[in-house]
Amino acid sequence: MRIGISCYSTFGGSGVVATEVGKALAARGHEVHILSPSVPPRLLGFEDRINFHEVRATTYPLFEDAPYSIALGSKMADVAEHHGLEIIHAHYAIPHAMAALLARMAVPRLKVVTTLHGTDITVVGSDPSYLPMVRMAIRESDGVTAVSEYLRDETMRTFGVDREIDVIGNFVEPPGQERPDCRAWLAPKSTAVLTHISNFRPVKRVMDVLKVFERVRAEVPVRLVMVGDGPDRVEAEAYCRDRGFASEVRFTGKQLDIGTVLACSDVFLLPSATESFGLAALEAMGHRVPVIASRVGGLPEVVRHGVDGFLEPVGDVDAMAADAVEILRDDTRRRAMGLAARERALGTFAEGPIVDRYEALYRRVLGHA
Ligand code: GMT
Repeated sequence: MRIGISCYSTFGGSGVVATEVGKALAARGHEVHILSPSVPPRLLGFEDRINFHEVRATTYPLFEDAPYSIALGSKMADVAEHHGLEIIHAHYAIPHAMAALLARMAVPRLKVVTTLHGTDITVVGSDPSYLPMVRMAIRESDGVTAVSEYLRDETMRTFGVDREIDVIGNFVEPPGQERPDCRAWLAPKSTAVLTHISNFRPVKRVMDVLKVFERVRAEVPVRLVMVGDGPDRVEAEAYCRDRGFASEVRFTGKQLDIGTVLACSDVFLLPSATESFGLAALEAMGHRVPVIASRVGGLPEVVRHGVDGFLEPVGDVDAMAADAVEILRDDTRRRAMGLAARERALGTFAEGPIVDRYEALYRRVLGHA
């Protein structure tokens, strides 16, 4: 098949899922064209059958903002026309799904598959300024997927749509390559490592991560690694300085190779206000790291409470800290949880079977099934 994939070029989340799906499809012999405002970080190497198209919205003095959605729709139509695309797979509804529908009007043989990831439904998508168009995109796409049952149900409830939505979760590959042992870079000997990875947006509740750490450090020797960047980083760093533990918290900024950090972590923290799936939690689990997260959204579909981590109410930093102390004080328990987590991540959420499901969906919408 000849498939176009439209996504944001993020270090995590939908950008990673879209790029890894594209790479896996290319490895299976399909021709893949990725369309994004800049090269997605996971696409930096040269790979066979995978092509990148940069989307740029030309500006003009009359425009208040450059119309990116139209530039994207134009690019999709152009690539579809000249490379014979059969499908556009839009990752994150806004604006990728609407742009794909515009491209389908220009190139009527195109089929549109939309994957809903999270805030495109739960936060921005339900804002009145976008809701009617998101609803239309969900109704008019030839195939729609959501990354968890929670997100599928939430989509039907919020948009009042009654159509088939396939639930296809995020996925991970087995952490194959040898990695440098970075434990000594992160913490002194016999000191545990807590890790958080996110885009530091309000929905991630990074201040809760610090409050959990503050409580844990009163009980056991521990360091905190904060990977990523975003609007709440400045406040988070200031908090660490004000509370006098800045030297115990390492803010790494955005990292492409999160595997190296995860391989040296003892517990992963994800206290989000909402999370449709929680790819970062799954990646931690794939590296045998137990997860402590909020019992919210799709996270209970990923993390089993008491088996591969713990789930607590949003904002309950005392309970999350108590869980972390419990894991860190019992090495046997921590290892057992880590093993269970890895088994679940690489079993239920293995790349191969998940990409099979996307492939099957493409064939279905093309009428090949
Ligand atoms: O929705 C977002 O905040 C961003 C989005 C993304 O584009 O990275 O993240 C969502 O998609 C991920 C990949 O499917 C999920 O693992 C995340 O849980 C989800 N984020 C939220 O729901 C907050």
